[in-house]
Amino acid sequence: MEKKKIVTLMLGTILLSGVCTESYGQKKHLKDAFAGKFYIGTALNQGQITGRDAASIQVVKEDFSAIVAENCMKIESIQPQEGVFNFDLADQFVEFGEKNGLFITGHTLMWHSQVPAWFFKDSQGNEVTKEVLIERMKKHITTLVTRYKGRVKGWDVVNEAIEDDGSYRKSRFFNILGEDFIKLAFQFAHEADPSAELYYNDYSMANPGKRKGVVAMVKMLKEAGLRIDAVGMQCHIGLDYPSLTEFEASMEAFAAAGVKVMITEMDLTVLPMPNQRVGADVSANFEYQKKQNPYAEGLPDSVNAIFEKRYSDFFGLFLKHQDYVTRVTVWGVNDGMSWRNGWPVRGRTDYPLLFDRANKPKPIVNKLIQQAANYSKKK
Ligand code: 9MR
Repeated sequence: MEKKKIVTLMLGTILLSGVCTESYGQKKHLKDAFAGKFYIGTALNQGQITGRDAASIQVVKEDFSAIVAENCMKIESIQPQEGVFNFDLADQFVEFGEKNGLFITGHTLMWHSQVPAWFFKDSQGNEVTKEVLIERMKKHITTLVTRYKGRVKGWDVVNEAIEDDGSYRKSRFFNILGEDFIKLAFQFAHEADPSAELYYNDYSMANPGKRKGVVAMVKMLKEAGLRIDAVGMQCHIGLDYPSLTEFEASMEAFAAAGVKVMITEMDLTVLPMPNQRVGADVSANFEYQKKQNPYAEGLPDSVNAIFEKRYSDFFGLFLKHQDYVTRVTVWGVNDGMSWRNGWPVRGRTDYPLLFDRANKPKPIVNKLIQQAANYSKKK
């Protein structure tokens, strides 16, 4: 009798522990944790769009609810020569998003970088007139936005047009057209797809000067009666910059200007920055030195702890302001594919994203999932 009881008890315990392991062991996913709060997105590169990188595609499907084109919708990719449009990758990108029920963002209609030289030159090789540049902008924006009308839900219309001190960047677009270039870009995009959301996107947004400039630009667009739905804060951050307080102040200032806020290109470098003032300026480039690549063999626990705290602190802000934060997007799926490994120093090993080089979720993923759950409970 006694023996029977013990056996039953043991069996029960084994069964129960089996059930528990199952439910506790079940993989939880970011997109479920943040559902109802904001989209959680990632940038897609060529390997993912073409289906070559099956392992990271699986992560996209399981963990993310939004995608953005890392490179395939930039001017040089879409219209490398005047009138020669190349939509191959962009088409596949949009199809992938639709097939998997993801919120699709197009990046980017007007950017001073990655623009082929023809855009600013006439047939004699001289600088184009205002009229010609406007016509080219209109054709480029209209062709691209019309092609994905109703399918791409939001566009980064203008990218990085404001300097850290709040003045306009003296890009070729600006030098020829002044701030009209920004107004026209938003106007053409809206005319091509009146239902699409339209965004302004930039880096170093915690900077008070840039904050002021962006707020003034949003007001300028609104006063001109143009549509702008959100400001995208790229969020290319480091272990000790920017300050959370300044970042939050910018979030608040943009929301107060009457737009939503999106975190559009988040990554967190663990490597030393030769110069923090470069923000995310793609043209910055510093010579490789071994001491600037300290974690080629792996990330020490002590640094990982700071990495986790920073991610968690920033997500704390996003959760706190979820009433106006509509999307948080990381700039790539796994560490191996991040632009950070090559910028602003080539050939380094960085660990800026949420999934490791083998597409395994880092411990921070579960912590963020838990953080989202706790936040709901508190509210
Ligand atoms: O991650 C992108 C990298 O693969 C490209 O070589 C680079 C130039 O097109 O652009 C990178 O993405 C940038 C984004 O388009 C705009 N903000 C800064 C990003 C990082 O440089």
